[in-house]
Amino acid sequence: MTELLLKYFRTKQKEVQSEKTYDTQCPFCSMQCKMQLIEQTVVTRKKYIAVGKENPTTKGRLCMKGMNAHQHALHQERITHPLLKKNGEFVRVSWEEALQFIKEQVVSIQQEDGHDAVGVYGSASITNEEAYLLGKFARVALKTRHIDYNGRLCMSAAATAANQTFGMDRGFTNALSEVPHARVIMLAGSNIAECQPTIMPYFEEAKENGAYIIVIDPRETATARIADLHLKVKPGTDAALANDMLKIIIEEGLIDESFIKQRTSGFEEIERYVTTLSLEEISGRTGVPIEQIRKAAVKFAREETGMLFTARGVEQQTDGTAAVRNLLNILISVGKIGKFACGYGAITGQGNGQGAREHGQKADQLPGYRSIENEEDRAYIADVWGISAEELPRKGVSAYEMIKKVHEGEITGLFLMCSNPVVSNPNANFVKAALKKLKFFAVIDLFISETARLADVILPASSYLEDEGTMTNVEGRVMLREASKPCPGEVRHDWKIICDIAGALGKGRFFSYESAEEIFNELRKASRGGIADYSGITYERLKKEGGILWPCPEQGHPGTARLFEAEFAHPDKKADMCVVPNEPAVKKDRPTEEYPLYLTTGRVMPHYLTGVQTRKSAALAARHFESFMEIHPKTAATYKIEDRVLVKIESKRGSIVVRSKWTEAIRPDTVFVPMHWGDSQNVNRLVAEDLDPTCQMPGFKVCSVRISPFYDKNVNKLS
Ligand SMILES: Nc1nc2c(c(=O)[nH]1)N[C@H]1C(S)=C(S)[C@@H](COP(=O)(O)OP(=O)(O)OC[C@H]3O[C@@H](n4cnc5c(=O)[nH]c(N)nc54)[C@H](O)[C@@H]3O)O[C@H]1N2
Ligand SMILES: Nc1nc2c(c(=O)[nH]1)N[C@H]1C(S)=C(S)[C@@H](COP(=O)(O)OP(=O)(O)OC[C@H]3O[C@@H](n4cnc5c(=O)[nH]c(N)nc54)[C@H](O)[C@@H]3O)O[C@H]1N2
Ligand code: SF4
Ligand SMILES: [Mo]
Repeated sequence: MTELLLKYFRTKQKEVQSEKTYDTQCPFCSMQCKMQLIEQTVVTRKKYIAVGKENPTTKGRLCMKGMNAHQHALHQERITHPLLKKNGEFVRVSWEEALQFIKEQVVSIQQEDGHDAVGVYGSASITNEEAYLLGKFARVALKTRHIDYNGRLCMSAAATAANQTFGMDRGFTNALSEVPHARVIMLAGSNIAECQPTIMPYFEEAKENGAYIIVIDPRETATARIADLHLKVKPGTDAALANDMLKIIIEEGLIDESFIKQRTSGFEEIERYVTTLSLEEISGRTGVPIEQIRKAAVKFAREETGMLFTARGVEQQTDGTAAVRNLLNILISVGKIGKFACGYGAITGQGNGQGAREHGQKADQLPGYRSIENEEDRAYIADVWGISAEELPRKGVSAYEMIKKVHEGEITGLFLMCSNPVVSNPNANFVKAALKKLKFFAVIDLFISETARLADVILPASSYLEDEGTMTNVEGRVMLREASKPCPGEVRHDWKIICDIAGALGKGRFFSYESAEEIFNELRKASRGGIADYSGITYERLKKEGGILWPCPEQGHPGTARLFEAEFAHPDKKADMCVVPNEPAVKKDRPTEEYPLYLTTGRVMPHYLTGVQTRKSAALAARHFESFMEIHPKTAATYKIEDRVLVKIESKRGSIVVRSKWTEAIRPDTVFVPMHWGDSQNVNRLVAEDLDPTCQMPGFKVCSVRISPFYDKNVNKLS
């Protein structure tokens, strides 16, 4: 017996000795938690454990998604070789055959329909190097004006608001380390407890230090539970709510007069406008009692220090830019910016939601946050790329507008990298119909997603375990993801795939890189002198320092922790305040007799975006294996909907079936459905296509629906 045991332990010891470790960063949210994946071989089985690694932002923390991310990356359904659709079926082909097919298709489409007929749809989940290269690929290899990316559905309202108000957009104006010292914190339309879990200790520490926390959300979320005051706002009315707060702050004489005078413009018009408003009318409109609004306004104004944070609840609206700007009006009118523990944070969503919006993936943008319509910027980038400025296309259109152009037949070929628009775009039935019309559709992904099913060719990309590159996290801190696991099968890195396609199109000389670092060094040059200046950042520094906050214009520069201390980024150095009317320019899809309820959409902790990755992770999928609809029990009684039964939800555009979930945490006039499932549970079949006219953000957070029990699937046909 002892002999056997000894033998067993000896074997165990040996097994542990065959341990391998892989350094990387979590592939999911903007926290970009640094981690190490430990691979242990146990007899013939491999065991994996993910552990957090020390870094300036997340300090070694990981949430459940990070701990289980490897389950999708190592999943057997991962695509490991190129796939070409032949007679309606995907078949394995060589890279040579796939690239040859792509070349023939692109050449024939561009000959027939023009250069702009081929579009590129990118992502904020790829590295800075890849986002930069995709922009260059569209302009230099394809010579098309049509490129945009999924960040349009994510950060565009906050980015536009910051650009308009401050003159530049770095999501956080202060480092996260200042949060624990703020005396008052306002979180508007943000559910950090579920969406950026490892940020929570900063806010918990603030609370321990006595901070007063205000949460604005139609639902009592896990985040709202840490609040001292929860304003349970009616969906889509944040801009009006902010007007009420401004009115109270001004009428009670709580503004910072000298700050307004020296550092801002536009305040007088706001003062004039809000005096004409009635508190009662706004309170009725927003559903928030006047006394609560007053409490929030007075507290925010009176405390010595304070910070404002917004996320998609406020921003994913057809007046998202205006709503954010009006909340910024509050922050500025009380002078809480550019100082210690005073500032703004747009809580970025995707892993590289910050960096991927800076280096040329946007329809109107060139690297370094430069403008494609500015002659100086065009000349500078053309020089870096070795082409003439005349060769650079002009600006294109936003993500959803590209899909519309596909439907109209103006864009007939499309490259899609790292996104799943059939599930993530509004008006999903239309999106699917549009993509089916394409003459040529190439998808670069890890899996055959709902969208990839429609492709003509799928190219297998590498994951966060394999692909090295930089990501810019929630703070605006550039981090080096040192991934080194060998690619499975014939998988290639996204940057390599871009180079290979460019090579097939005869543009290889502009895309001859050996490593991600080489691309980064070109990006540094391209960003030099731009707003998002990375030129002082090197891989070597990132390895040594763990991360650097941009702008960082020189190698000796330490990076920039706090913005706007002495001046804002507009030419007049002032913050631009502007009047935001209660009633938005684009009418929202508000409840009617026929569709009497508000639907709002969002996230749950274990799943990520369209769920292609997290639905493949056994540990995460087990927590929520299907979609659901949160509904107040009173509302459920009205519509005869029991708890945990199937319910049909319909809007003017389509219908879905999900399971009911009673909760008193939601407003009785509102239901909530998460966005992580496709097909018959795809909530975007319901969402309207209307866009914010300033930034082209869809109104994901408000649409009107009707609900009914779903008992007979033959009677209740889905549309
Ligand atoms: N677990 C998880 N984490 C994620 C993601 C994920 O999919 N899953 N995605 C990442 C990405 S890309 C993003 S963009 C972020 C998103 O992060 P968040 O924006 O925090 O997440 P959401 O759930 O979309 O919306 C936040 C809150 O807005 C509220 N809300 C809805 N309508 C309104 C309204 O009209 N006004 C106000 N004030 N609030 C409203 C919702 O009830 C919700 O609680 O999360 C990132 N992190
Ligand atoms: N109703 C509603 N809709 C929404 C939102 C909402 O709140 N409500 N939120 C919006 C927001 S904020 C966002 S950010 C969008 C996101 O929407 P999408 O970008 O469509 O969502 P993802 O699920 O991240 O899609 C990423 C795809 O890329 C693949 N992938 C992952 N990593 C890699 C990689 O390294 N390389 C490549 N090539 N592929 C990879 C995944 O397998 C997956 O298929 O959805 C938006 N849609
Ligand atoms: S999902 Fe976000 S918070 Fe969680 S481990 Fe990943 S990066 Fe960190
Ligand atoms: Mo996002």
